Amino acid sequence: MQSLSQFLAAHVASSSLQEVLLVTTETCKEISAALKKGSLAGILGMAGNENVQGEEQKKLDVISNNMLKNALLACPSVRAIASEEEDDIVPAHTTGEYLISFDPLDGSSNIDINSMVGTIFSLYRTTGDHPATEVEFLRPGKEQVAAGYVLYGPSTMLVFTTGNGVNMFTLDIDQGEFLLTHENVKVAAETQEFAINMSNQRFWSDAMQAYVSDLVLGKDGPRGKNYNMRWVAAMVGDVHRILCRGGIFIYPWDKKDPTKAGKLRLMYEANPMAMLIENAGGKAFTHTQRILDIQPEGIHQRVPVILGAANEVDKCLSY
Ligand code: FBP
Ligand code: AFP
Repeated sequence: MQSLSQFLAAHVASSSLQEVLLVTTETCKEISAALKKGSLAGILGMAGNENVQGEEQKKLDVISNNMLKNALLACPSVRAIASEEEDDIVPAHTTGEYLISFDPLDGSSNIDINSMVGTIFSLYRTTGDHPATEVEFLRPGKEQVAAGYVLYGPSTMLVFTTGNGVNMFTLDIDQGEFLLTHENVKVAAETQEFAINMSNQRFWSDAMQAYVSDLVLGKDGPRGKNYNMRWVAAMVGDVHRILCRGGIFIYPWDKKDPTKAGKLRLMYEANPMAMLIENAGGKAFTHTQRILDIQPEGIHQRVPVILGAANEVDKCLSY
């Protein structure tokens, strides 16, 4: 099986991009090792801080963030980083070619129950020779040059795209290497599986309520087929399931939120997952537009997300 470094040497022309991807994924191996120790390492539970979005940070959120931050700031190809756990962007090297945004540990409510979590990353190329500013990060997702995640589940998997299909690698813990295990994965256009947090149903738009009600009606309703539901409480787990066996994932805006943006972050969650899903033949939209076309207004901006099986996303949008 091809190792990640062999794959990158064969498929990624830029040695700087190879370097950033290798530094990111090497650090994810260390995060994976820390997660495997769990309670034994004394790193579970709360850190006692809040991030910029007012969410309480777990110790592992902070530890993973610091690991990625330190490794990426030391990497000469990195111009600057933006993290879900940092208030502002952090400049690295004025000649670095890449801007990287990341969610160091997505699904952190799953940490204490020993369930799936992941690291999500998104890369943009930059030019010139100057310190990075936040404005440089505010580019539509269609300009990403690479995006992916590392899923910490029963096995640790790396899934990424450089705009030419989606490939999956599994961490061989004996060799300490990511090995290519799933090539050019595709999301089927049709599905009978959906993922949405149903406890928010009463807060959704009338259209979203009507769409999900019709899914739940199954064969007895207008869709004429039965649907199953899954919810991992970590977008990285839900998207991984969709890449492996299809489905639609929705985190819509709801009436609790006056900005009508929903919960998910554009730069750390929606954009990288949209690039992966589109590269696997699926679709990724808010209720009004393609996610990858959104012009970001801030690095911590939130957006509604509807992604996965192309025909099911179209159907949802038709409501
Ligand atoms: P499998 O081992 O066949 O996947 O079944 C698991 C299970 O029996 C329970 O562990 C779980 O609670 C339930 O199925 C989930 O079923 P559903 O498909 O209705 O969500
Ligand atoms: P955390 O990393 O703060 O746990 O958030 C994860 C997440 O943003 C996303 O990965 C999940 O899909 C979503 O939250 C789950 O949210 P619910 O609390 O609505 O289940």
